[in-house]
Amino acid sequence: MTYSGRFLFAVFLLTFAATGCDGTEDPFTPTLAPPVPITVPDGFTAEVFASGLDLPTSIAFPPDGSDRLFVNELQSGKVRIVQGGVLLDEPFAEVATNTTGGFPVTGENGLLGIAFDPQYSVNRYVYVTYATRTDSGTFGTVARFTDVNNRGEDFTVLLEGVPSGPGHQIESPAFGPDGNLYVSTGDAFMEDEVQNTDSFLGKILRMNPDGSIPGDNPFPNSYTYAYGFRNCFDLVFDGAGELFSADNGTDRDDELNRIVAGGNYGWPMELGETSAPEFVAPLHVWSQIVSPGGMAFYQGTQFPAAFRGKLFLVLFGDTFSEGPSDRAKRVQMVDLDTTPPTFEDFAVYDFPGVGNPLDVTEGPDGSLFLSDIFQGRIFKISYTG
Ligand SMILES: [Ca+2]
Ligand SMILES: [Ca+2]
Repeated sequence: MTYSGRFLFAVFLLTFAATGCDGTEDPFTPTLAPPVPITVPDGFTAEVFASGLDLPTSIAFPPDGSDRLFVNELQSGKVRIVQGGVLLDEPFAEVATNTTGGFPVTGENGLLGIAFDPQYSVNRYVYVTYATRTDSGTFGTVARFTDVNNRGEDFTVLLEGVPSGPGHQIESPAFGPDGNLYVSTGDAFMEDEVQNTDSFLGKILRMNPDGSIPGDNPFPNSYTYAYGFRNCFDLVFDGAGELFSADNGTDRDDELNRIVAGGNYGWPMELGETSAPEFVAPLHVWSQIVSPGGMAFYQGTQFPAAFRGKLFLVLFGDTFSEGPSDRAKRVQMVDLDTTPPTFEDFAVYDFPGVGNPLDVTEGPDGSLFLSDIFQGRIFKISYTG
């Protein structure tokens, strides 16, 4: 998630309680603006699943099959739960972010990522990544809670002190098939640190679930798994155990990358296409910015066969821009089995309205769920035939 090239759009603090709107379909907060319509393929429906969230970022269901969607709120630092379609009043947990004032007016910091332990059904561990403002700077943390009846207890810090700027901070965690925890970090606008494998910046980090450095990491005594990134928001493993992420470029050259151990992805020396042998070339480059955000491989069976195993990728688009975007404000379906990968629209925002999709995840019923940070809503996309 990066918006540094797009701050020009953030000239005012968006208020959610739009006046003069009526006919809202929103049962929770009737003063909200109507949802931005979403166009989906024939046979699919897109509906509002939850509303009234405060700058929702990452979303995820625990791997126990329960109908509980965990939703991070960026600046409140609250992890919320939508259980059986109802947003619970009591948050699961709350972390200190010390950020207020709206996004991205005061920066991108706050509660970003969430992941569940592969053994969640046994140990109930929930992991979060967040960036906290302090008097001496902004720092990223990886922490763990234990889920006790929808309340996060036994708060445990696993990694802290990840340097951050007003953005490009610590982003998202994901567990690999090796049982290790991977975490993406932005460059914190300190580009000179990115090629240093001993620095936390511009990396994909790999750690044991307890926060220690695995003995088989590619660089001795370093969390670095791969490096040379500007700001990767999400991390996702496919069914074969390969890791993918999308890097956010400046005002150009967003990248989709396959992540390999020890790989150098070029930033800040190169961005976008590269033929340099020392750098890993992207799978795909968007020459114009799309701001790639959340990612999920569809592993369910609700959708028809043509949709299964595909990567669903959110293209966030310009912050606060109103009206259609011909290349973002949508979820695309990516076929990584073709060379080069092929992209197809799946869910496209159909304006008027203000909104930006951010994260996507699959639910236990095989529907896809989509967070919208500015609408404060979660959308549910289902195949109904
Ligand atoms: Ca690159
Ligand atoms: Ca995600």
